[in-house]
Amino acid sequence: MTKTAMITVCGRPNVGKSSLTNALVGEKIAIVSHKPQTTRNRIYGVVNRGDTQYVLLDTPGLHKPRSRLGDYMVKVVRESLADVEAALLLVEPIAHVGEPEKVLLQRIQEEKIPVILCINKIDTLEKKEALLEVMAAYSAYYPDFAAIIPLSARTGEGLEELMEQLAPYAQEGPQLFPDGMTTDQPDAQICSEIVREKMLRCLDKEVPHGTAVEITRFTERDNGIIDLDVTIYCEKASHKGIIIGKQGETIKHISSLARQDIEKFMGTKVYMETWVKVKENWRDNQNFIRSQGYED
Ligand SMILES: Nc1nc2c(ncn2[C@@H]2O[C@H](COP(=O)(O)OP(=O)(O)O)[C@@H](O)[C@H]2O)c(=O)[nH]1
Ligand SMILES: [Mg+2]
Repeated sequence: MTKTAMITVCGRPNVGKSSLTNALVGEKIAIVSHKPQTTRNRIYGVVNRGDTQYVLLDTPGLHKPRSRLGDYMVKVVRESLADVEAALLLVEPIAHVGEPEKVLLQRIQEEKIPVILCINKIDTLEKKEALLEVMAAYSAYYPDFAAIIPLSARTGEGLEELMEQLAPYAQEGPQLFPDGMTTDQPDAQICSEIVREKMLRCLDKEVPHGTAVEITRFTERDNGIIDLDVTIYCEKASHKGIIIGKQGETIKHISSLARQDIEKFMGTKVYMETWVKVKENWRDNQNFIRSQGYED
C-alpha cells in the first residue's frame, strides 16, 4: 500500500456511525445499539483497497454533555475533526438540518475539511422522493458538500459509491496499519465493549449508560482457551441489583451473549467470570474515567 486517507465519521448519536464503520471494515470492531451514546471513544477502522489504506475514525455522537464522561466524548468529536483528509457527515433520512449537524458543519468549515454528506438508513424510506427532500434541505443549508451519497449501513446499498468518492482524498504516505489489522482497539478493549453492548441491549433506561466494563484478567492457556475476568461498574446499588437480576438471571444472560460474541471474535473458547461493583457517580469522577481509558 502506498497511499493513505484518514476519514472521520461524525454525526448525531444513533445515526449509524459505528454500523457504517463496521460495514466498510467488513468486521465488527465497534459496538452498535439502538440506544444513543453507545460509542464513547474514538475507534479506528481500517479498510484496505488496492494501493490505498483508508483509516476511518468512528466517533461518539455529538450531544449536549451532562457529565464529565459526556464532556470527554464531545472533546473526542472535536479532535477527530482536525488533521484528517475528509469527513463523512452521517445523517438520518429526514429533511431537516438539526443542531448537531449545524455544529459539526461549523467545525468542519473551521478546519476547512472536505465533507461528504451520507444519508443513512435509506432502507427505511418507503418513497424515494423523500430522499430528494433530504438532499434539498441539506444542500440549501450547506452548498459545499463534496458529494451527497444515500446509503444503508444495514443493507450495504451505496457503500461502493462512497468508497469511490473517498479515493481522491488518499495521499502518498506510509502504511499506518499492518496488513490484516482492522482496528487500533486491543483485544481486551473489544471484549469489554462487547460486554457493554450486551448491557445496552438487555437493560433499560439509564442503567447501561452508567456502566463501565473492565477486563481484570485476560490470559491465554497453552491450548488457546482464554480466561477472562470481567468487572462491571455501575453507579448505584439499585443498578447493581438490576444488572444481577433475580437469582443472577440477568447477569448470566448478559455474560452468555457476550461470551458467544467474544468467542466468535477471538476464534477460540472463552471462560468468563463476571463481577458487578458499585462506583458512585463515576461518570463525573475524573480519575475513574481516566482509569477506564476515557481520558488521554
Ligand atoms: N434500518 C437501518 N438501521 C440502521 C442502519 N444503520 C444503523 N442502524 C441502526 O441504528 C442504530 C444505531 O446504530 P449505531 O451504529 O450504534 O449508531 P451510532 O450511535 O451512530 O454509532 C442501531 O440500532 C443500528 O442497527 C441502516 O442503514 N438502516
Ligand atoms: Mg457508535
